Amino acid sequence: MFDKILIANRGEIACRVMETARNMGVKTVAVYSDADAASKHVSLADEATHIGGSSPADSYLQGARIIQAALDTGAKAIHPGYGFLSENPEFVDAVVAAGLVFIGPSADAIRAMGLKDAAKKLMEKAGVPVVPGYHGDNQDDEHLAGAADMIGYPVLIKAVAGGGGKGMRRVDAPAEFSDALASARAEAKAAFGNDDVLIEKYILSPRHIEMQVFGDNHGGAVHLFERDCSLQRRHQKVIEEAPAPGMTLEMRAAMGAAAVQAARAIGYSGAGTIEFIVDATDGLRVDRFWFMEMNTRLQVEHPVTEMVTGVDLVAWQLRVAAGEALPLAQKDLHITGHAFEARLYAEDVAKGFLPATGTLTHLRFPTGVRADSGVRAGDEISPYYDPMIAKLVVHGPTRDVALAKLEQALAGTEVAGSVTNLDFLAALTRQPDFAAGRVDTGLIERNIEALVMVPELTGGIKALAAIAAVGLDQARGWEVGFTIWQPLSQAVEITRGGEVITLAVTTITAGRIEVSEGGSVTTIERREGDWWINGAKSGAHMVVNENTVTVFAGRAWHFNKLDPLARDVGHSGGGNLVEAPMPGLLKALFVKVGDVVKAGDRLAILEAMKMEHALAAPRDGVVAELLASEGAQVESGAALIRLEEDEA
Ligand code: MV4
Repeated sequence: MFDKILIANRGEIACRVMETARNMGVKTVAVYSDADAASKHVSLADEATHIGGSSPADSYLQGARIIQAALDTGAKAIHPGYGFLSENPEFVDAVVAAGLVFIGPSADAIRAMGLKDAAKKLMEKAGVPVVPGYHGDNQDDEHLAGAADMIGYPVLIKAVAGGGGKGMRRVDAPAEFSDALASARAEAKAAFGNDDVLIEKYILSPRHIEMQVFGDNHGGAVHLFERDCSLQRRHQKVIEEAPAPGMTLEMRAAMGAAAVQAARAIGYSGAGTIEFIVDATDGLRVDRFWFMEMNTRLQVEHPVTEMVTGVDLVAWQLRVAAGEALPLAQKDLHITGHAFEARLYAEDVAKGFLPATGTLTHLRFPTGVRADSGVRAGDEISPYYDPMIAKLVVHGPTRDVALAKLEQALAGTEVAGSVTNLDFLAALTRQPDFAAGRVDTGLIERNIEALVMVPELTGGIKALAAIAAVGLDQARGWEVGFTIWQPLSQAVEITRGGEVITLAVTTITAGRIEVSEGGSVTTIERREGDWWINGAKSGAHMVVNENTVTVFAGRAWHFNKLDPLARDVGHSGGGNLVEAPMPGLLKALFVKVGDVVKAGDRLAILEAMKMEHALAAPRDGVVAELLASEGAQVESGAALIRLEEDEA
């Protein structure tokens, strides 16, 4: 075994590899970019080498620097993780040329699977089923149109160099073929510098079922069963599971045999995945699965396989790379129970799943879940890398039990400091088709409206947020029963999505507070560490961080505090003008031309530095002009609102 390895990656996968290496007595070297200097993967490693700037092109894609770091630190092998250089054959060649071991397949094996048409030809020759279609060299438009006619519509045009759905076009009728071909070619050319395509029979509502394979350097090859990755959104996997719902022993045997044949055909060594597309319109049938592509790396979703097989796939990678034979034979591999993985992302579901950034002021995972994460509370989700926060992995004796555990794991996961897709994931676990195991790649898109629906904000949640915003959640009097010295009633302003919520918080007795908004009153009580809302125990709790309040109550409700001091910032405009005190987003404008305002009235909200600032009227007056509109990005000092000249 190696005494020291370098991990050419970051985030959760770097941490995952280091954990196993440590268990095996193997020392680890981290590499890191500027942005990652204080990251979890650096702190977990025995040694760490800085390799460049924050952008991946300046660091994690700098093969020569990474190899030099391995040589300098005396690491004997390089684990590439996934992404970055993991499937780059030139990098593998350079690693080997430097006298180091690449923990993964040979450069030739990666090359053999790099182009779709060549891979399909190779697989066809090896007896692996491939989707009916044309993957030949003749790229004439007419010839391809003829091939499409032979295959029968609908067909799918795919870029041979493609991935992630790029350069892919579904064509339903011959009349649409030539336009679709032109646009697929243009997209492929731009994305991959290669505009060759292949034509396939289009499989309606397919399932994505992949087989985990493993090879060694002694001719050994096994599969570790399947994962179902059909739950995707725009080619991003969302929840994966093993085994696949509805899988039969016969189908598994056929897919497993095909996967092992595929691995053997290229002399595969290490962890790999054979992706199959499955037509499950009439259930899983042995003549309805086809090779799509091979991923020549460890995959993000490998934990579900680990959970059902009990195999540490990273340990196998290290052992195989060190020259050992596969630790187990096919007959010794078995599936126990069922596992799910949900990918927790910092992303704004309401804004079309826009990646989010921010400092994770609070991060907590419940017990009973394996949370593979590359971040800790206090760490930042930066714009440079994938915004994944964690992979939540659960295992249970049956699919139903595992799904219930996943739902609980999601409900118990707490993140503050960034919006996340937690509620979306939780909605998925309750989606009837998914819950019943009726999965296909179109499930999410078909149900997207219901899955992203946000339940209505209740008075109870707002009341808890208000209490936390003024620090009453921390008052010791709740616990010990003496009267808290607070003003009898205080006004609290919090905001949510740019909307201001004004509440009055009134301390009635120790342990009892009334919060009113308009005419409606919510009674909040503190009993033995629990928050009771209008006489009902809520299970909620709150996390406050400088400007934000998060109420966790089955789901996370995020609020911003309206900083009362920020009322002053609008005063700087020298009489007539209300100016932006800092660059930011003009989130809300509360006045229109002609409105009469009093000094201190809130006129607008500026969102800047992750905080909402109220801009107040500098004096009594009348609004003469709005100089910026809601939603505008404004510069520091920009005039936003002009008041009419003072009469006096
Ligand atoms: C297909 C297909 C239907 N028919 N091929 C999408 C990504 C690329 N790797 C292959 N993909 C597909 N290929 C044929 N002949 C439908 C998809 C597809 C898909 C496949 C797996 C998982 C999710 C998907 C979502 C949309 C389309």
